[in-house]
Amino acid sequence: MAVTLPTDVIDDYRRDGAVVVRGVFSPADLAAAEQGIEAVLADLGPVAKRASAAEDGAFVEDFCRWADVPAIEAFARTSPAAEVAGALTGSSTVRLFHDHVLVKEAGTRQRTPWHQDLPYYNIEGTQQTSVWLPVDPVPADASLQVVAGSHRGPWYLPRTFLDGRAKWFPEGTLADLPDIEGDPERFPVLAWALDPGDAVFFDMLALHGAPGFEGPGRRRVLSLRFVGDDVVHAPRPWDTSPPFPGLADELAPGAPLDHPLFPVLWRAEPS
Ligand SMILES: O=C(O)CCC(=O)C(=O)O
Repeated sequence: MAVTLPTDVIDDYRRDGAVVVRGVFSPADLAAAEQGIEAVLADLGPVAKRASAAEDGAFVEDFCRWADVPAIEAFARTSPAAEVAGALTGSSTVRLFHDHVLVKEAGTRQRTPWHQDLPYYNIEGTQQTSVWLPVDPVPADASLQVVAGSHRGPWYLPRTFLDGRAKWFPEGTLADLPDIEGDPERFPVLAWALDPGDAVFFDMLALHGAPGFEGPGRRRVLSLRFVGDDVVHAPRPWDTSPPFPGLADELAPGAPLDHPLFPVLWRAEPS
């Protein structure tokens, strides 16, 4: 597998912190992603959650299932996603940090609130990225939204999606989110219509969210989170989302993520 990304895709990613990548995933990659999503939905794991109020449709999320859902592991290991992550981040090694399934059924009014992923995590570093790969067509007005340039920071306070609680960094220790929709010049929002096979790659510090999903059909997404050379362990005194129980006893603060939980998916060819 060797993917050559046009240089403007890499330049756009580095400038904006997000980019759409079209035409690199095969029907077999998509079939593995879809099979993985359906296996997860049929048997939700211990940290799965319903991220919408009952009256607002169904937004279901699950995390960290690759080790028990073979189709997710197959997608992670055999699709070009990790190689694309290496090209975008300039990392010589790409590890899987975790998988994340995000499904909105038709009629889901619940918006995914604006947030950054990195403040929920137990890692720090810039050579990281996530792929957001829908296996259903998603129109632009229901697609992932990313604030261009927000990957340069600052970090904003992570809150629970449904009731806005500060469960991670304590209240007041990070800035609260700005009014993104209220200042479109300062916070330009990117969003793309996606067909199956298209994917958005976005930096874990990029501010992002997503509208509800009216339908027709479903909005089933497999997302993989990738970490590269400069990413290190940053254990927190709270349960991160997702949690990695016991990891703090095995990996020192500041250590690279060299651990079986985070398998190497791709390495650059020696030059
Ligand atoms: O799929 C969504 O609704 C939002 C995606 C998201 O927040 C994420 O992938 O981190």
